Amino acid sequence: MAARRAVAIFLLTVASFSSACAAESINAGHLDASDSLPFDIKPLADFDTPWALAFLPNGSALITEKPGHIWLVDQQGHKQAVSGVPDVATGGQNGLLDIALAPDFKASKRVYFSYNAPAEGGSKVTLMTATLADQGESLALTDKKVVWQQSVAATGGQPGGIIAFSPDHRYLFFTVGDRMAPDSAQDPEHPSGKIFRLTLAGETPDSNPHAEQGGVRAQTWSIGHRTPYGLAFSSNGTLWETEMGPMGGDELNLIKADGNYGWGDVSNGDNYDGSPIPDHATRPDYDAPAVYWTPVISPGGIAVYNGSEFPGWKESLLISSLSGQGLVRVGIKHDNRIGKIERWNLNKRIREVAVAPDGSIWLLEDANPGQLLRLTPKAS
Ligand SMILES: [Ca+2]
Repeated sequence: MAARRAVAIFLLTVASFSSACAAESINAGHLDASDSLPFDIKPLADFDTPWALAFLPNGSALITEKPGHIWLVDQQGHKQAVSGVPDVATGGQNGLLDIALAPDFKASKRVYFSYNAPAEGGSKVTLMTATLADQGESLALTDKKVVWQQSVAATGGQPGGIIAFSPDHRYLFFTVGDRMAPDSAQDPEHPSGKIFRLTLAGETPDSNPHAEQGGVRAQTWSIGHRTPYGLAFSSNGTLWETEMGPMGGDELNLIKADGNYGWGDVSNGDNYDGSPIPDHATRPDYDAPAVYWTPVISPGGIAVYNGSEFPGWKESLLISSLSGQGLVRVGIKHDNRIGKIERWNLNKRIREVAVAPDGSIWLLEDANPGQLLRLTPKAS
């Protein structure tokens, strides 16, 4: 018995030692941005404050503009308007947000998109699905259905609104920011500062961590999020998320079921008025970021690279950077440990990054006009 207990204690020690190692966050904020770019950049088209991009199987892309427009753009940059976008509450960070194809898009022609819906008392972050109907001369969103909506309106920005489908195509994950109310992120009843896990129809899966509790708790996958603007699955099924910190403390998080990522109790940044916020290290019960950035880069979207054009970047996380004005690559090792981190200066606020079916990388600039850029390996 004594021997068995000793083994058990040894295993516990090993387990806690490895989790302590895993919790050690890397600060990439002091990494210099390089002006030496490994890619050529071709501007394809201009948009009004473009926000998100989703590729169709044929290599054309749907692009949202924050003021409430959707366009289809082809590889040559030709644009076609998509009608039927619902009324959007715009202002500050709020507006028309993310867009994604349904996993069965080829058959169903369904798309998902998110936006701030006008509501008494502000706006509600809303996830909608619709059919992308080709009406000959024009494209339209038809048969629209609300999949999820905040049950309370808020006036604040920081909406989040990012959509990701599980690799088995059975679930959708949807981020909602704290709407600039930090306490909401730790309130399990409040529909802000969370990542939700739903069926593709918006129902609560029985396998959610608190499915039996009903309401917001049942829909919740993880809590304690501030400004979650990036969400993507690696091909091994790992879910990665980026969020902006306050003054310092931007985060790349590995998202686990029932995780608590600490906002608004802890952050590796401080408040904008300079008053301190306790660091992640003060609360080991919360899930610390894998990587953080102090000073900040303002991460936008994440794309997992598995294209053919940049063969050295397999499984890398590409992260767009707004205040950092460029693109970040975070190498991921097979055991999800962080590998090489690189950062390139593009002198533009980059909102979105996506990988095209041909392996090129497409970026959206956060500006009006904001450019759509296509990146291919630098011609030698
Ligand atoms: Ca955090």
